Amino acid sequence: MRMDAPRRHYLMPLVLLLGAVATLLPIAASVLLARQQARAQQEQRALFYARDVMRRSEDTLRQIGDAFTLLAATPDLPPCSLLRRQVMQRIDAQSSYIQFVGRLQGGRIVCASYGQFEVPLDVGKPDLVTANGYRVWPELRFRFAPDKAFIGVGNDRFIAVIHKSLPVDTTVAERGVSLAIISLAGQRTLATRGRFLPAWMPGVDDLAPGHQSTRPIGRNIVSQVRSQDADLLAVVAMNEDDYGRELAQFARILVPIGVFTGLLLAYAVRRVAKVQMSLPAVIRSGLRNREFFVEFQPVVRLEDEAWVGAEALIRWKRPGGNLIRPDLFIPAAEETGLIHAITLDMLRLVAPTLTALAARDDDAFLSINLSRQDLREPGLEALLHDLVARTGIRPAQLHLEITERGLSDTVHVRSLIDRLRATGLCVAVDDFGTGYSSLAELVQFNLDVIKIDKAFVDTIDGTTVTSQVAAHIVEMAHALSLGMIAEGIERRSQVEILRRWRVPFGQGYLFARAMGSQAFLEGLARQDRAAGGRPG
Ligand code: G
Ligand code: G
Ligand code: MN
Repeated sequence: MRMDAPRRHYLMPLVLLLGAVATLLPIAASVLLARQQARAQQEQRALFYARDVMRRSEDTLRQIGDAFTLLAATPDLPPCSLLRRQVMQRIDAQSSYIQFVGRLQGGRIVCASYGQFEVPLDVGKPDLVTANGYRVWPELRFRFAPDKAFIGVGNDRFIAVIHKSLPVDTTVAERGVSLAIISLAGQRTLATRGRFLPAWMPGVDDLAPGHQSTRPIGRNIVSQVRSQDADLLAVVAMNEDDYGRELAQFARILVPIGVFTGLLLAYAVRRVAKVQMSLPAVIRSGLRNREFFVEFQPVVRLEDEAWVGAEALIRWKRPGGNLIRPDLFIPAAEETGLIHAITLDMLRLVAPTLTALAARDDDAFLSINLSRQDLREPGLEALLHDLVARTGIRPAQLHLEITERGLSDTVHVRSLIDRLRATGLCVAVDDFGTGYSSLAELVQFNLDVIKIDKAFVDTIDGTTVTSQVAAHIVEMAHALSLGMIAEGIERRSQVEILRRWRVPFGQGYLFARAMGSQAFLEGLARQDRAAGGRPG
């Protein structure tokens, strides 16, 4: 059963959106914060690695400088003297970075710690010369280790050879890290690990000696550390791509959470809106738009099952075609003070049927339901008299059903009932047995009829205690000379018992369901014809 007001159709998508946003915003903020922290951490690590590369390189240079000083202190003739070779052996063994040192002569290494070379190792011209006069061969290869690359650093007489990978052999915890040691003199890399992009190569004057910088370049965090003394620069680049993947993973979890929470919120708001505020508004608009109509459920004389009248039952059809049940909107209307507006509409709706009944020559009646609030309306009596006058019906043909609850306002209601009956209207107590009043309490009101509630009628063909109560009610009603209509009759067996108890009238699906005015009036007419005309 739906009763959303058309004006509120924009509300639910809005609530859904707000819910999703309200849920996602803090999560997204924390993700961003986490990202920022991760990035700061990455910058720190990049700088740490760059410093380590620089430390290794400077240590290497220091060892080379020490080696050259030591070698220069030994007499130079001959180039491969035993003393010279002993010094070389000590240097090779003691320095952690230098593979070996050698004596240079005309672009060739003629002697190393292990002796004079029969065929000297050709190193050719140095690729670059540093500011402090070192010659540098960044890409040396030797016959005895053809698949290994070395770096050679020399002065005019000696050369120190190191493994090319050694300066960048830093321990790195993550993947996607590139390391390089660069000679600023020649603007070229001496050693690299991982790929190295030209964009990471700093300009000559980018960094002052001893300074460092860390910043994003492209999709990488790039840290550069410049040596204080040597014209060396360490570069470390860490890939940022992991962030994107991380975020996409987050999104796969977060977006459904956001949507789900949004939906939940929208559902909750919808429920609250429906129950708390929209129903009265929708009832009002329903009344304005004449969405209510009335149906008639025939009341039969149990003796021959002839229709003797009908109960008018309000119905509500929403523009979409949804029928809303009265047991849903009547209590809501009673709670919100709208019931009288519905009753007024009801009186308008039954008028044509009353007029039609007035044109007949029998006593067929129409009963309408009144709520407790209707009984307090000062204009009620005038309204009813006006209805009788306008439709030409005899007052006895208009029955008023008042529920037990409606009778609670004792003094006022008793006098109201008396006045209504004095004008000839017939008053019935509805749903009898479901309220708190006993039949004994009921006698203080001068009533015409009691309508025995379906709850009792349901039990009368059984053997429960309630069936005894029903029998008792009927007995008492007889004693008080009250009329009776048994409600909700669905089985033959009930009819037989009710007849035996001399309950005169009944109402229920067994005989007829509620129907339109025309069907009801035609049913009465058909009954007239079957009876072969009435004796007047
Ligand atoms: O057949 P139905 O489902 O309509 O009945 C549901 C309830 O609504 C019954 O208790 C009936 O008395 C009540 N009802 C039906 N029409 C009206 C009406 O016009 N006014 C009031 N107050 N109650 C009504
Ligand atoms: O006003 P009152 O509460 O008496 O309204 C009668 C209610 O009982 C209406 O909702 C009507 O549709 C319903 N009703 C009438 N006859 C039967 C019946 O035989 N069986 C059931 N289940 N409901 C019935
Ligand atoms: Mn009723």
